[in-house]
Amino acid sequence: ILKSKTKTPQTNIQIEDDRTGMSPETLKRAFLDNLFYLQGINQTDATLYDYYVALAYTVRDRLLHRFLKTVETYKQEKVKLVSYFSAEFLMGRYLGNNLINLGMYEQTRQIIEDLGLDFDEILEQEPDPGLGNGGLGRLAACFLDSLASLEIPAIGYGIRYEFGIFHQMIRDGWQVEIPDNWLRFGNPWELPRPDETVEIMLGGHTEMGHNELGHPKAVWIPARTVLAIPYDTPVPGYQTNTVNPLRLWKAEASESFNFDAFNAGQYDQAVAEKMDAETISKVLYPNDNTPAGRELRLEQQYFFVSASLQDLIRIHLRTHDSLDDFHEKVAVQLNDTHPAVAVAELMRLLIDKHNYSWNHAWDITQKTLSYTNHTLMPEALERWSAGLFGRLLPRHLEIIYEINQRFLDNVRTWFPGDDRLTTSLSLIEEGDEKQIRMANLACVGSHAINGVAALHTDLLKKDTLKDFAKLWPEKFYNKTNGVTPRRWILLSNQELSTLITEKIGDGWLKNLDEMRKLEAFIEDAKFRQRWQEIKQNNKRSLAAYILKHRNIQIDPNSLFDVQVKRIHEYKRQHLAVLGIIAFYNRIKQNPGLDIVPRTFIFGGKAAPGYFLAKLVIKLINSVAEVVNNDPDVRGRLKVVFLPNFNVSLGQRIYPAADLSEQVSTAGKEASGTGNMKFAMNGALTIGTLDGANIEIREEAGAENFFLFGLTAEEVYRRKAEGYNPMDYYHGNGELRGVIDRISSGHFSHGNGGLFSPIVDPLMSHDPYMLMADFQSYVEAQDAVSEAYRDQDRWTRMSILNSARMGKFSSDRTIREYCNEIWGVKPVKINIEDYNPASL
Ligand code: NBG
Repeated sequence: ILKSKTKTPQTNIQIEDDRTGMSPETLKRAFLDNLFYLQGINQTDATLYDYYVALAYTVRDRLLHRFLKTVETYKQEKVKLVSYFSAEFLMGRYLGNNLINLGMYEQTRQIIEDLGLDFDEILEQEPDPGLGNGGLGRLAACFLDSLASLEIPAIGYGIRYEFGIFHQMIRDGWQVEIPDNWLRFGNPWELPRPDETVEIMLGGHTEMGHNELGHPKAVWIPARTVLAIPYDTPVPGYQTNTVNPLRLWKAEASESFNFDAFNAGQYDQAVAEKMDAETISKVLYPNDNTPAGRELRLEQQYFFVSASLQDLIRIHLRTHDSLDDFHEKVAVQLNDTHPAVAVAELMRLLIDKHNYSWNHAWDITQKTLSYTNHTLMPEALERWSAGLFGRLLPRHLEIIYEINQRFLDNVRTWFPGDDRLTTSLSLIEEGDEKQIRMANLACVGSHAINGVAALHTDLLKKDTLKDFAKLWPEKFYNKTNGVTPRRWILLSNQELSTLITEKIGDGWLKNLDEMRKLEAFIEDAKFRQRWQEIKQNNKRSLAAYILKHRNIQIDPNSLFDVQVKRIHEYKRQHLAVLGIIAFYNRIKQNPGLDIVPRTFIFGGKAAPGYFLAKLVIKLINSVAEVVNNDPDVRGRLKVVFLPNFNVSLGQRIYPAADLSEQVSTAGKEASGTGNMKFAMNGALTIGTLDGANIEIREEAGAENFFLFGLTAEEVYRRKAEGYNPMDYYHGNGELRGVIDRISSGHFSHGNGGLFSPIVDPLMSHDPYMLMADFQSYVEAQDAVSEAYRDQDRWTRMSILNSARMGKFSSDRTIREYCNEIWGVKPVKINIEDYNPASL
């Protein structure tokens, strides 16, 4: 039952000053009023969390008129809308970022401090909304920030997971997963919009029926339906009036309970359906770069895609007579293949619901959709068994078969007799069990396909999607990833930001290329000294955090050598561990050795079912235990694993890093985005020629980057020639010493076998080529130490890294998508008429 709406507003509601005003008195009154009237709490009883909520509401009030005006303007002006479909949005905490983007961070800090409260402590109260696994979800969040900052009409669509990525604890060196109940105390940022609920069909079968004109058409008789309830979170741009929605769907049952069962006294059955429906948006699958392959996951994907497309169609039909021009008003970006079922769903909606012909529907579908690929790893490409797919989405399976037939018919006429080609392009993989290839579906149904860094796009065209690239070279684009400098420099590294602005003004926050102007100050010794002091301050505050949370004392004067990212074999955290053990062995051989003191900091979650990744965490902690406590080391090497790496922890870590470890096997990391955050904050990179590292090195200058390892080309060639890692074991004494040290049980209380699942593969086939890259890695690390001894030289390199990262602002990435793929333009939001005197 929907609320009935009046046709025209009865009164012209005046927005009160205390909901929009930015003066200190107004803000202070609003903050205390919220505590009392919204939460019903006295100042004397308020906890820090209560204060956080009061402040969040104060800030949200200041977003709302902008938000409503933004949405209203889009409707009035019938603008073209970007809609970003993503199963993950790793937004990070909202409060600090929203204060920054609204330009009220400093005033607010002052007010809170005037009340005798600790502002930073209040910001720390906010749960970090972890609705994503890693880079892919965080990229979506950076993109939303850039879209709003560039005044692009946009909406993010995803799932409102009740449980986000698990909370990671470390017990006895092992990862332990704790559920992330982030909504337990409510969420002040979201606005439920039950009026715009959408119905989602699932299961059942199809029949032949008739449309209104009596023409035969397929009818889907679903086995069940669930409701999708939208929750909107306003996403403000940096110093713009644009506030775009992030619309996340929650699953609910169509009926709150089954009356017949209830009346028969079967209370558990009466609510079973409700529980079942709600399962769909219950939890995020904690897999990064690997498909979950579970039926519930496909349900999640279809659930949010169907809800979002139905929503977009409803929005379009509010201001247009038909869907003929849908693609001129909506650009849908598919963030990886997770939403690729959109191809079939948009076809279904156009044909079955809106009576379009196949060809017309196909034209609209292709022109609406575009697809971003985020991985080259063949095992990470999503495939669904046709059986499972058809049980859940019988109508979509038919549509996919028909798309495939029409597509392959074309291929056969274009390339007669080329069976290899048709087999490779087919949406269906034949075999014991037919599989639907979601990447192929996304490619066929989209007008644009892109990779996320130059090398990645190249390899997609040469390898993973080579036959599509041959067919449609004009469909392929590269869109090198970027990150938002607002969260990743301004908010996380405030002291550095102040220094930068002092030197070059604040234009860099909207145009990161302006950071180049810092190069003019490189000969200024006082500037270099300030730069170094700020890094030192950031290191000191991370050291204090580590002491508090891990009870490990680290030396802020040591070189902070950091690797934070999901734990994966291809990312090679274990290569860094081999490097640490090499340093350790040198000290054991010669305790008097003059070495540059280092602190190795690791952080990252392992997928709960990924045994080897979890063992890597155990290895890091085991090496830490020995190295940190060995008297020969005398504190010159420290190893720390920081539990529960997430966006908030990232904000502490990137500004404090001296060295950024980007050591994936070349050709495996599509782009990386942490690499950009480190470099922007003045860390130097030790890295392979992989993903965006290549472009980072190009921008920073080869002389400001510590390169090592095989190239993607060489990795490929070595494997083709027959790679034997034992050659390296026998040929390299230092490497042998490292491997033997692990196998001897030195780090595992004598249990030599504990780490053999890591060591044995290195000695047999070594799929990620650690053995081949070891020597070159260690040499690069020696070069790092040499450079670090000369602090002045190091500081210059650090400044140049920051100054030259303009390319890696997500603003640049988004501008490219807008111009080349989406065809959208900025739209100014005017809030004067919503804006009383005090604003
Ligand atoms: C990840 C890649 C990263 C890349 C991000 C964002 C997946 C499937 N891919 O290298 O591994 O930076 O996507 O593009 O999570």
